[in-house]
Amino acid sequence: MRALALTGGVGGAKLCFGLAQILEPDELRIVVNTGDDEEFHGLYVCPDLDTVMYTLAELSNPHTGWGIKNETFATLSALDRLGQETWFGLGDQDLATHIVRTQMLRQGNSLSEITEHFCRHLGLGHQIVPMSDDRIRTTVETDIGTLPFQTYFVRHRCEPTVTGLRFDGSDSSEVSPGFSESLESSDALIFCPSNPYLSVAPILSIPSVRKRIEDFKGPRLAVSPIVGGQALKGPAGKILAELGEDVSCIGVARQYVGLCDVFVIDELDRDLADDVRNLGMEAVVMNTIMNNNRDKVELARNLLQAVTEADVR
Ligand code: FO1
Repeated sequence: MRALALTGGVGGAKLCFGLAQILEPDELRIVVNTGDDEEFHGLYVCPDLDTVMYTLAELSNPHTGWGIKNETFATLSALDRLGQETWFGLGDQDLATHIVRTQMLRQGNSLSEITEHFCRHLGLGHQIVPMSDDRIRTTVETDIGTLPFQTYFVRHRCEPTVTGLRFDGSDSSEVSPGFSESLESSDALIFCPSNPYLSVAPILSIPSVRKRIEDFKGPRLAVSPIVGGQALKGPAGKILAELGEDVSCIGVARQYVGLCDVFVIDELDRDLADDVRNLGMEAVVMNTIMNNNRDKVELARNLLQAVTEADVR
């Protein structure tokens, strides 16, 4: 089986870790949201790509899910001393990634080539690819104005009320070569338990992607990041409410109508399985909460089983 996983940051990265323990490198390709990318101190930072890379390499900070474990912040303190804004917590080790990425971009390498370079040096066999090599910027429309994504997410701690989202640059963007190739050649597509508005919508905003997923030839499965009416991490619940959706796995499932055949909900939401089916998707119930590596592998195994059993297309 060749699976294509679409993911954002922390939650999706956990599932990708599980999938990578089961599937061989040529059986899994991970496509990552780059709408969160931003430049800080002249350096090009790709938070979701790095979160997925660090998680698969078992380098990630277990407390935050992003950044590197046992990190220090001496450079950030020095930047503060020089009067720079330091609300975005770039660690000393993490900075090395952004320095090399920025240098390689300036030398004319694409984000796909740079990510491949990082994966090789981190000893990762599985392919992690950006959704696009073009710049697409998630911009959040809020009650205090229009904010670049990281300004909304980190600087304002997701507190402003969201009224809309834009993915600037997407109209003239193209899917990355790795993404395009795997939309053709994969046997199954998995939407990881990522925020449908902040992580998945940017991927779907790239011209042709939505249509190619609608026409995808194999089973398409999505995992709800909302369990028991709450987001497992981050502002998904808050944004669903602010955009007038149900704060439940059903509110998430509605975003996947036409794009997904099997919608996976947690045991806690078992009672909502029929509501999922009423949206025209198969509902599968399993434990989706990943507290440790065993949970990640267990969820990946159960999802792959569900993919194998899916009899919908
Ligand atoms: N998230 C925070 O909440 N605060 C931070 O200071 C922060 C720094 C940071 C540095 C590098 C990196 O790769 C990610 C970082 N994140 C931080 C996470 C990031 O803002 C979000 O996880 C994603 O963009 C949302 O998926």
